[in-house]
Amino acid sequence: MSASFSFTLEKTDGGARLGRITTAHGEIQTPVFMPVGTAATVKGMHPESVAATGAKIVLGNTYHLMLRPGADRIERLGGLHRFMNWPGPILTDSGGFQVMSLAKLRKLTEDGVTFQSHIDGSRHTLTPESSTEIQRKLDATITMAFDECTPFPVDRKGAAESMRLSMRWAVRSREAFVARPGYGQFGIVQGSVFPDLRAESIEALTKLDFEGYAVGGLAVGEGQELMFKTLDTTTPLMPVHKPRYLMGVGKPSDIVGAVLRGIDMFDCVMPTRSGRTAQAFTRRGTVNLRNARHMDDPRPLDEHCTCPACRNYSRAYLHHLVRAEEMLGPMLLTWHNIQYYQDLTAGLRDAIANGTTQQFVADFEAGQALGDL
Ligand code: PRF
Ligand code: ZN
Repeated sequence: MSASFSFTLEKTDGGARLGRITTAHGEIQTPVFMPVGTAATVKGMHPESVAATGAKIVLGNTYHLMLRPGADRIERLGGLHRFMNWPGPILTDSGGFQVMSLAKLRKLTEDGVTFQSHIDGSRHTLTPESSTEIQRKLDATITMAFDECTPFPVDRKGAAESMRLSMRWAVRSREAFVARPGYGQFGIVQGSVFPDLRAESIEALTKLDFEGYAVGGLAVGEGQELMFKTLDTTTPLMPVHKPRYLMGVGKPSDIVGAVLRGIDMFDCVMPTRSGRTAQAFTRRGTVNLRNARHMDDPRPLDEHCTCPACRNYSRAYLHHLVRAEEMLGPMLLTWHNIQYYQDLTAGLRDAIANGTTQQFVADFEAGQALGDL
């Protein structure tokens, strides 16, 4: 019998929260960063390596997996955990956000969204019911409600209409969700940058008693200042004893700032995507390994990092791999970036536990400001 899905708030330090999520596939300490495994793989990394960085949960995408290889096939093959050899928790996004950013000829109605695949042009529909059913077939530990990510900028009226559609979809998503021990479903707060719309959205969602709540519709071009300002008026209204997930965020400084504002969970393609374009995150800001200044540099990428790229290789070698377009280059840099994000969130957890969050943030900012030397 798997344990039931639960969230324990263990400690707070100012607005920052230390927590633990218990699931059918294992425990997750929060704040947590979830590497993105869109197509049933964290691009360029073995699952064993992802786990070696300290990552406990990865993200998968309904949109990509329904198109290729198909949800029924993954179900027949024993679910996404077995298919991708990731026995730990998996959160799947519900698909609407990816349809709007990737698919062709999209049509949004009250029922859902119809679209053409970006892979072969085939026609598909996603609704709250079908998205929830697909996520069940994938065997997602955490299922996301089907929503519309309101584009930015948007006027009040447009934001209200979009948010209310997402709230009607949240009701249908909740009704379609098949509860199982150790599995959960998260609702997604929308309302763009309007505090009263965010409040209305939280009120609608909390009535449905989800196992967790995400903040959607941010990191869509509004900028860090307005994102933080929106969080300042949003997280205080969210349930205290449920996990809070800021979707698609972000840069290291976004994560630190959002943790200070009471967010527990994050996902972003930044560490994996940047790794593939030779950009590395370090304690002294970002470093581009393609730059000629690394050509003769025998030092590690980040002397404080324990990943293989930093333990076993020089900047000169990483630069060489990038210039020669060798696949080990993106692989090592992806590993490093995932390690950096895991170390950042582990550092935040330790700081919250010790009541030293302010000092941690000051040190983080000083390191980033110093720049790569
Ligand atoms: N909704 C969903 N997925 C998302 C978002 C959203 O608003 C965002 C916004 N940053 C990223 N991913 N379902
Ligand atoms: Zn490293």
